Amino acid sequence: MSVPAIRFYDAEPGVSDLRREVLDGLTARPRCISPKFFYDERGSQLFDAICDQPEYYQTRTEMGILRTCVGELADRVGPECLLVELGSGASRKVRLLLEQLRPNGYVGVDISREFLLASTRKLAGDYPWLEVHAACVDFSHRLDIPHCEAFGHKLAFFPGSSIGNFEPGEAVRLMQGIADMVGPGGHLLIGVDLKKPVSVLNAAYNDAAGVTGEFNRNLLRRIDAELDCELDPDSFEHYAFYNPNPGRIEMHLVSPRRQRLRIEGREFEFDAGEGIHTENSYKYTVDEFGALAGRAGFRQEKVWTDAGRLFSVQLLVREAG
Ligand code: AVJ
Repeated sequence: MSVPAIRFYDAEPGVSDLRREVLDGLTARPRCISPKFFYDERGSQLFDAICDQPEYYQTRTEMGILRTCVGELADRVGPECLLVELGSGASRKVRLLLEQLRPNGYVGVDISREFLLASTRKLAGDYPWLEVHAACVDFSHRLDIPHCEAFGHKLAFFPGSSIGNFEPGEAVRLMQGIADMVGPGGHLLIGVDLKKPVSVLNAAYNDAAGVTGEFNRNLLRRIDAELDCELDPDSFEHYAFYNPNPGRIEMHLVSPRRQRLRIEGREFEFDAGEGIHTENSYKYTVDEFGALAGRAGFRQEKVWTDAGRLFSVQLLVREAG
């Protein structure tokens, strides 16, 4: 059997990026490490497992919305676009769009190289009429995606409420980059998790099976594997809660006792109860997100939600000029 051809653009962040950001983040107060480092191969698998947990309503809710909105989406966007998916992961969600949307080209963009290659190759095999590209890029730094110019209409697809990982000001900057990429009249289809009762939010980030805790601790496992370390990932506890004033879930890794880590020849002391901030996941109302998108030059053309208003899928259009 022939291996389907994909075009691959490789700008994978090197181990030096991990080393520098981890050392800087552990020196800073409060201590923090960017959630983008969750996604090594095991981290991407654990995230996929989170999506199947009963408490994690986001993935199945978003997929349900995508199934019902795809017809109208296709009418609004039209055929033969270039579809650029940011954080494509396992490329599960885009499969819900392809048959009806009928884009000419697809670019999967992700920070996790092997995962990206495997899933885009599989996609190319399943959709032989689609020109498939893969770009391993840290799009939180720079959104340089090749092969974009040859296509007409562009639709960026940023599902999963990954936009929630960014501080609101950074989210605006990222969406400005997307606005430049899609050009005037171009579209962004974005999944945005909505504000809702705290009990529902807290349960989603504290699943009973403990997968989210494992995902959180995998950050330390990865650091332990890729950098020169003396640290025990299991000596940190998963702590996640909704903080209503900024309107975000926060995830931390907390040391239950006094301990010292050694990373790349540097020492880091933790007292009992001290920790590392590993993720923010902002939740928005539909109007709050509309204002944010407006600052990036996008207008909300259409917003779809589920009946319970847990999650939204928003079609944004870049205003001309
Ligand atoms: C991929 C950023 C959308 O914030 O819900 C899931 C990541 N972290 N459980 C989220 C995540 C813990 C997820 N995003």
